[in-house]
Amino acid sequence: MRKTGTTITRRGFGAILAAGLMATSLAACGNSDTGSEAGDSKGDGQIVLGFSQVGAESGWRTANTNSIKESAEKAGIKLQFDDAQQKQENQIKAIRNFIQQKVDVIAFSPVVESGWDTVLKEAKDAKIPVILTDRAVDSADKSLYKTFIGSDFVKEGRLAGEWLVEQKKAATGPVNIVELQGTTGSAPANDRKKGFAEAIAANPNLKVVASQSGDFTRAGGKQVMEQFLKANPKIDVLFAHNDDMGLGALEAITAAGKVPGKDITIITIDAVKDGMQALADGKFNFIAECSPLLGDQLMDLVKKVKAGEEVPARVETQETTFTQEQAKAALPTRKY
Ligand code: GYE
Repeated sequence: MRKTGTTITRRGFGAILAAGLMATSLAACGNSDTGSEAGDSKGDGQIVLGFSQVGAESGWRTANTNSIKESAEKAGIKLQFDDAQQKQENQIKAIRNFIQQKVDVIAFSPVVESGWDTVLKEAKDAKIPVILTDRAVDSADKSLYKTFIGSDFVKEGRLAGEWLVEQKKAATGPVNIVELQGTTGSAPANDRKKGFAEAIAANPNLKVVASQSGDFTRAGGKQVMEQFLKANPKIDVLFAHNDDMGLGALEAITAAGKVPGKDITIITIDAVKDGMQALADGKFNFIAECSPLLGDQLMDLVKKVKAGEEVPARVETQETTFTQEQAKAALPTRKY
């Protein structure tokens, strides 16, 4: 695990998801669903947190939303939750609303990396601290946000690539890889692609022959994999930037008369339950984990920035990887 001076690693927040799993109905919500009034932190002493979520595109996202809702409640923080349905313009609108409502702290998971400076400057001018959750922004001015809590996506891509390099070290001919990218312009799509490409460069036989976005959804994964299969007679490996796209692709692969996990080696990222099940069943071959359980740490950071305390500039999530055997062993106690 990479460690830096300002990095806090995390583990052991599994318990919060026990309740989170029961709250799936809450996660299926639309926009601004908490019903609590912001701006009244002065009245009852409760901290008000405005949170703009990316959407509900994947199993990872659902687990992340549950974690945030559960942890806010546990921490006694009043949550204004907004679902942006994978659209940056909705997130900008939500953040402007939070500023107008004078929430105490704003946190958000930016759908894409670019284009945040103006609205972040508005929050700064209004003296409302901002915490980036899960995904990063590419703003040069780091004073626009207090901290960023989330995974090292480049590392996840690299771990996926390194596993493949090891698996295919005896290959004498070309190994054709297709890649299902996450949402175009998002930090996890950019970084996972980069880390994977860096790792597979170790073996010139490993070639990405097609790479396209499936938007992190099952439907997207299925549709793009169908196109890949039509256009490429020989596909040896699928690298999907998340489990959901890999799960969607399974349908396309089976429909094309191929056996997933055997005819086509499948590598994904996240390790949510459905992905782990596919891995244990031999349909996937390897998963690099990305933990969605960011709620408890986020609430700690919210309290600290509200109190004016110093927080580390970067809080990194600690993760692992799973083979088929490891998935079988881990599944019974998997929290998300
Ligand atoms: O991997 C994917 C989700 O930002 C880490 O977003 C997150 C990614 C996650 O849709 O499943």
